[in-house]
Amino acid sequence: MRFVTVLVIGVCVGVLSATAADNKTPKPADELPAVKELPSPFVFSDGTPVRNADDWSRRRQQLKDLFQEYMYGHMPPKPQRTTIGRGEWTRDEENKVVSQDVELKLSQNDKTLALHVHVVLPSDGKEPLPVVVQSSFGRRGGASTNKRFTVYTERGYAVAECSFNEAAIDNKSTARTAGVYALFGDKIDCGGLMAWAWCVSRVLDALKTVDRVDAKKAIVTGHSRYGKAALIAGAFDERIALTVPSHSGCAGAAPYRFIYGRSEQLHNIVGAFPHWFRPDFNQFIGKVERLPVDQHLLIALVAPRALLATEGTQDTWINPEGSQLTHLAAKKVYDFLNAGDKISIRFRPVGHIPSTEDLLDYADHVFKNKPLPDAFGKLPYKEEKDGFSWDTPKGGS
Ligand code: GTR
Repeated sequence: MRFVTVLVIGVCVGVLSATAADNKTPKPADELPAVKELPSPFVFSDGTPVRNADDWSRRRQQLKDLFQEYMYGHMPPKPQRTTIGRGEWTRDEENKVVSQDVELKLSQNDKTLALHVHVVLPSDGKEPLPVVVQSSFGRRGGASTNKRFTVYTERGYAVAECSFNEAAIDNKSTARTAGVYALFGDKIDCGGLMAWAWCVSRVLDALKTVDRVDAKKAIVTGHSRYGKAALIAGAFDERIALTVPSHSGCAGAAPYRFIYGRSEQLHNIVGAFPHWFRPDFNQFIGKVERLPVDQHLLIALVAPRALLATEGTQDTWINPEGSQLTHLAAKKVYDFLNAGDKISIRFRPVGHIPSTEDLLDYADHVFKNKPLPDAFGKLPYKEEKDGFSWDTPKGGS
């Protein structure tokens, strides 16, 4: 691929700010209190209550710190230098799209990392268009793959597809040999999920410079493991307008504390995929109640921006019943911020398959004011009585 335009979009001076080394050591799991219910979003770690929107923004920062210190590791910084190269726009008559390949060259000291993004738009779209950011599963985008983007382009959305594997390889033996780990060195404490969320942020850096897409209407999505990363991206990058984790399950929208049926648990996921997390997250195996956070708090970090979780009632490993509980708990924060209408959940009677149509219906609602089909927000499971005893503080923001 020959790139015709080269643009430097940012030179950040400074050193790594978010590393294991320069943060004070957090208390180990054994010294943290055991909390049976979902921890309250409305109480700081020292017991002080959250009373207003200012308090929430500080509590929100505290929660981001807790997720980074205990679970996912720290979001790597923006690299010192970002150079963007672009291919030409190519018209694909068969699929009625135009597409462009974009290459981000990221540099940190003497190291570089290339990320590749395939941007696809409907050829007759009313630009600038809302844009869906996602990762391919393994393969890299390219003109030959345009067919599978038509589900979005036919509804008037652009797509920017990257490859998360370029940011962190999804393999427990080789993960730390490339991607962010090679770029920033061994001070990086993040696991793969956070590295993938960082990748989404870099795609957004690039999209700012593509005037045919409306980067203020960025949607991040992903299925399963990529749904976990999409949720983390939405929680940490406030440029994302709509976050849609699809069947994200354990370490995504589903709780660690409430496991229904044979759903994935903390010990399963850390055992099979240790490279998705901070190396010391395994200290919580058998001690989930000592986790100072649970996943409703990750969802709450997205508030007041729009969020839709899509779930399948037959997708038992993914703990859809648990995701109903975290949805209700996170909604308390949305209500507190007067944004109760910005969070939704959609259950389908399916197994482990994504439902892009739900994303599009919700995006049409958020960006084009279309009415939301009745199935959104319908809850199939009975209420969990032990889920949480706290409520939205009176007075609100
Ligand atoms: C499973 C894993 C799940 C989910 C899934 C996937 O093996 O246990 O958490 O991430 O992989 O990504 O398909």
